[in-house]
Amino acid sequence: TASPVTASSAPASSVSGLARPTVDALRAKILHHLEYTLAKDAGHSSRYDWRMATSFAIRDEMLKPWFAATRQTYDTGAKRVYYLSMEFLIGRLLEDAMINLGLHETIAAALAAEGQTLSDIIEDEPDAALGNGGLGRLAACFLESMATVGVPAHGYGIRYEHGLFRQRFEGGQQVETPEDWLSQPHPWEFARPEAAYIVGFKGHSELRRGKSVWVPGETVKASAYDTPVVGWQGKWASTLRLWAGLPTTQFDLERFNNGDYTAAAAPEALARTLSRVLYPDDTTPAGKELRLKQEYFMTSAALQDILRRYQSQFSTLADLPKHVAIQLNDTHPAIAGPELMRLLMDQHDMGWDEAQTVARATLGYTNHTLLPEALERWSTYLMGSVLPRHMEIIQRIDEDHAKAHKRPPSVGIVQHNEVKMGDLAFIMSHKVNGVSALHSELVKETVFHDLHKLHPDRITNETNGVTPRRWMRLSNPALSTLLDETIGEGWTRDLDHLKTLEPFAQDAAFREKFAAAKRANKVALAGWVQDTMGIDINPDAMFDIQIKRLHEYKRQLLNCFETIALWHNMRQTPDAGWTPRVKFFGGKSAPGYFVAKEIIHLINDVARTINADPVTGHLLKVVYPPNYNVSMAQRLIPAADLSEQISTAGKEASGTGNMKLTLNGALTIGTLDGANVEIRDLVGADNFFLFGLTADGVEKRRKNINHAREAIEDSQNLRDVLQMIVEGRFSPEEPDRYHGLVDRAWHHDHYLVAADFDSYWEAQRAADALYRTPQDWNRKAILNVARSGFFSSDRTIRGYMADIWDVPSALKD
Ligand code: RUG
Repeated sequence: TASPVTASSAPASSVSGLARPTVDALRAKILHHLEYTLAKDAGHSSRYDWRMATSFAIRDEMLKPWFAATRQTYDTGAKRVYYLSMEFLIGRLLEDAMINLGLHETIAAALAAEGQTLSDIIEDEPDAALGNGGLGRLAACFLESMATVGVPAHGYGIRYEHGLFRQRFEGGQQVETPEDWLSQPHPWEFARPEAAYIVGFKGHSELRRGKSVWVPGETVKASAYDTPVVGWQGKWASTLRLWAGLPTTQFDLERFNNGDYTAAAAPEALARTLSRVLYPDDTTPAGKELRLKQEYFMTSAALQDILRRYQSQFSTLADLPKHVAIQLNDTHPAIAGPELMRLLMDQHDMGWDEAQTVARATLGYTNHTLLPEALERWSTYLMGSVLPRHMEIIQRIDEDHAKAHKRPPSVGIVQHNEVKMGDLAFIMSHKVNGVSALHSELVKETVFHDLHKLHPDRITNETNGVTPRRWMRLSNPALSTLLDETIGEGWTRDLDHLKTLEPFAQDAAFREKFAAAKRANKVALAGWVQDTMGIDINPDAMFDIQIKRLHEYKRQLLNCFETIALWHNMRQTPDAGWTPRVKFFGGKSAPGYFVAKEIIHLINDVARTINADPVTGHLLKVVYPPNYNVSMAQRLIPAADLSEQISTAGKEASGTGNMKLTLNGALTIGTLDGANVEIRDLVGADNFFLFGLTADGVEKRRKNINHAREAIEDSQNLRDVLQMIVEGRFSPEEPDRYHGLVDRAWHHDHYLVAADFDSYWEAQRAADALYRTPQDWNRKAILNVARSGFFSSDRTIRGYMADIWDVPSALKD
């Protein structure tokens, strides 16, 4: 079959050779786009115009590797990977593309020649926040790593008009406003109106000549938008294909002409609803029809597209798993099992058994959580009414499974009038993976205990990773340059090269350079905090950073309590030789998550009180910048000294912020949870501040119903903290504001804040002590960097390729 590369002028360059344009050539390109794409005169162009023209010039450079990778994949019939995810937290793309194409300096010079400053233009780009947190950012790192490692890959998701909400603080409380990244054209995407599929909902399923046929009651069209993602040095590229909802019916002109404007626009409004907003919660099932519809919309469009592409290259659908691997990012696309079977059976005449075998061999499922409330369940009523044909298929899959295995009564996809999407994803996948070593073991022992016994070879582990291009080269140029000078540039492609940095930890001259890079990042962050928040912070204080979604299990409250205790102690003995600290918090709460929002309020109230205290002003500051997002993470992480990874053991599946902070030379204070365990094993127990109960210890401690009260009674520090809060010390205008919170701390401390408090306090004081001997601190920080090579998402992707997808790299080296 002809390769459907979509432009007539596809360049002849091979994937491995990338000719870099000169400054003059890029300058001319930018001016060309300014004039011919944006119809603007350089003399009258705004920053937005310059950014768009620069983006188009860079995008042109992305096309070469993108075309070449696409061609090679078609020409060789290589196996493809499809990553289905409801979230892709991609952030800004301009600088990432420039860095991967090696054009950073060239573009800076080309813009300078036009009197423009590259950093201003980079800052002008809105963050594409099509995700909530770790799960969505992981998907974005994977796309970039697949493009670096050489995997023929597509990511499939939804082109949400409104990504994750913007967060403001009003009187210290979180207020959400809509995010509108698409209010300006998105320069990286290509609309593909020719790639459109009909997706049905509701209706009924009927038998026609012995075959079930679904007659949907509603239909929408999924229309594709493609964004290229280039890997390091532009050797390969992957594609992010996002679906937008469009109506299937033509515009009702007659109604419109009769003045019934609302009715005329109704089908369009309904279809667009599907791609209107990102579901702003990553931990609890929505229980909403719209969410289920969104999941099915994305999954069905992706699977139809995958089968269409497959059939343009190969003839036998039975061979699908030889040429295609589909990865389900969490249970959100778990309807893929029944949907793939439906398409194979109802549209391609495959028999039941074969369709099930083919689907299972093609699909893999990644579990990201053990929290029971985050494992999706849909009522059989909702599933049956929104997706009646799928409900039939699910029931039969469940029956087949029951017949084939002697299962205990606890096993079953459909139970208590609910469809358990985790069990469905497990049963319909050939491999199920957890995202850290500890998490994968806990998955076997807890959520999938019974299924694991029936299928002992199915669960595997792929510890998460992060891309060193964005999370070091782009965000930390000071340290990147030092690494290049010291060990060469090889670390960018192979992060294991960082190992060669290890001997430099003993080298005083290197330690000084390392400390200077960190200090420069801290000075830059301090300037930004001063400019944006008006808070004066000391760059020589320890920068202690907790950045992540607000959730009780992540225990921002523990950090907040410790901050109060520290302040209280500092006030009592201001001259006791305290290590100055700046505590940074960053993160959003789900809009309906009352307890998390109350914690945000408390942190802001505590910040207000502490930051106004003249006694401790030189010792302690609390900074909570609103609207934490990918770009803010890029600013904070390189400046961190201490990384707060303090979740209740057994609750954080992996974490990825913990990896970014380690890579950037922060020491971790953390529990034995998620990937912290592997971080500590690799960097060495001496270079990590461990505290708290283990996952086993947590379970045991919970059995004592008085665990919180006993811990509080044993801790003078914690008692003082709770007393200050309850007296209204941080909320004098409303002294009883936190009575509920304090009451829960005494009586409903599900995440064991009290039980871990003293141990956390001790670990914090150990961190203080070490920070006072900078040589030792820096030596340990360097060892953290040198030993963090394992946490590259390139390594994670290689793991998926070998263990789950059975896909080799398309690159030769
Ligand atoms: O909470 C987990 C993180 O521990 C993990 O690092 C990340 C990527 O694997 O996924 C997060 N997650 C889990 N986000 N949503 C969920 C539950 O659906």
